[in-house]
Amino acid sequence: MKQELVQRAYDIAVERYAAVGVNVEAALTKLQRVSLSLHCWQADDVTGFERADGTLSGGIQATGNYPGKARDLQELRADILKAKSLIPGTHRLSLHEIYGDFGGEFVDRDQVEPRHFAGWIAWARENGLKLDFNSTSFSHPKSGDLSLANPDKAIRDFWIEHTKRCRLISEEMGKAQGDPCIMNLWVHDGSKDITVNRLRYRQLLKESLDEIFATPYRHMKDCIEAKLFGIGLESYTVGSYDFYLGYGASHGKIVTLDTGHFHLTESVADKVSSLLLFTPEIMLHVSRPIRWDSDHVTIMNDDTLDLAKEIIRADALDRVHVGLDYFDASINRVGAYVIGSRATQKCFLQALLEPLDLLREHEANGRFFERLALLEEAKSLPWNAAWDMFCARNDVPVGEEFIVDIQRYEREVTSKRS
Ligand code: RNT
Ligand code: ZN
Repeated sequence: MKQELVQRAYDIAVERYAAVGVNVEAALTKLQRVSLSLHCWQADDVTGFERADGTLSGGIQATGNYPGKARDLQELRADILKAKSLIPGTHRLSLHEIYGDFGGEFVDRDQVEPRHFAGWIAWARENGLKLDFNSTSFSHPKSGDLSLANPDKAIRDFWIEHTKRCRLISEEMGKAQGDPCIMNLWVHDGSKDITVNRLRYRQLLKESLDEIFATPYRHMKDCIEAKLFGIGLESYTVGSYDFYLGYGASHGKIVTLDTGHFHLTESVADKVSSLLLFTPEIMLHVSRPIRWDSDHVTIMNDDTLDLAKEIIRADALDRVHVGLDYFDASINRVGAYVIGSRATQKCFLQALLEPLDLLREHEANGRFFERLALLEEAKSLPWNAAWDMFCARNDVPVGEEFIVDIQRYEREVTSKRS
């Protein structure tokens, strides 16, 4: 895109926004500080490097068989760097335990150590990325239907040990990067059919968490992710939202809001202002559920816009970590990263450009027609000119121009993978 065209549109947008009391430059400065935590698992359909024949279990599923998925650590890193080069701003990378650098050896989950991530830490530093982390309870012979909530003490202890080790790894990552590593804990524990001992498993999960969190750390932060149901685990989820909200509020832990983990008509955006009052921070897994927790590529839809707006309206950017979580195996996977990341950023930009002062004034004065009218008009203010400028300033393709970059990468790299 011609820089001159971007500039002209931007200048007009700045003037237009000034008329409703919005400073576009200030919005772009804030957007620059919104770091997304890119989920490493979009590149290979949540396979990881633990086993050659890794199949996905634990109530989640990546559908599609688009060619060219990353087959090893090198390919995964290359794909992530490619995606990163097309996303404006400075971002983070979220690793799952099964993406360790195991050097061809089998390292069981209760044996994993910080050294298995030393290579990642060095690579992340070289590439200006900070790391976040996730323990991995799924895709393992001991996963079953119950991990941290398993009545069998031996299995429970195995997963407790795993999760403790993951916290230590996170601590090392945080220390090395001089910025806290955010560690997400999600376990799939649940049941396909009617469960008559719901309290018992929740009690066990609570006890396991208490044991896991017993060691305090300074360079990592814990998040606990709730869910509505998993595939094959439809009737009961031990780690429901009520469970983790209660745990998070009473233990000062961050609750992860995955936008695919609620009833489809439930507003995730509306949870922000309540969570902020009772838990230290918020972790997001921005996704797109279609009929169920389908983990479709995030797009700029009302759900994501509402979520971003609630965060900005609560002036909570500093207390919210924006992670992505989707895995679509049916389209170009690198392209999927770029679409979802840019869509999330576009939502935050629109949120930052809301004429909030004026809207709040209308609201305070009971002028509800004026509030609604301005909200409607704000939807078509020229935010896209600010977005184009943001991309240009960050040296990434403007608008649809990134499509050819993805096509070229596919031609030259991913299509050659068998
Ligand atoms: C599953 C959760 C969880 C996973 C990742 C791979 O429903 O959303 O966050 O998607 O850990
Ligand atoms: Zn998630």
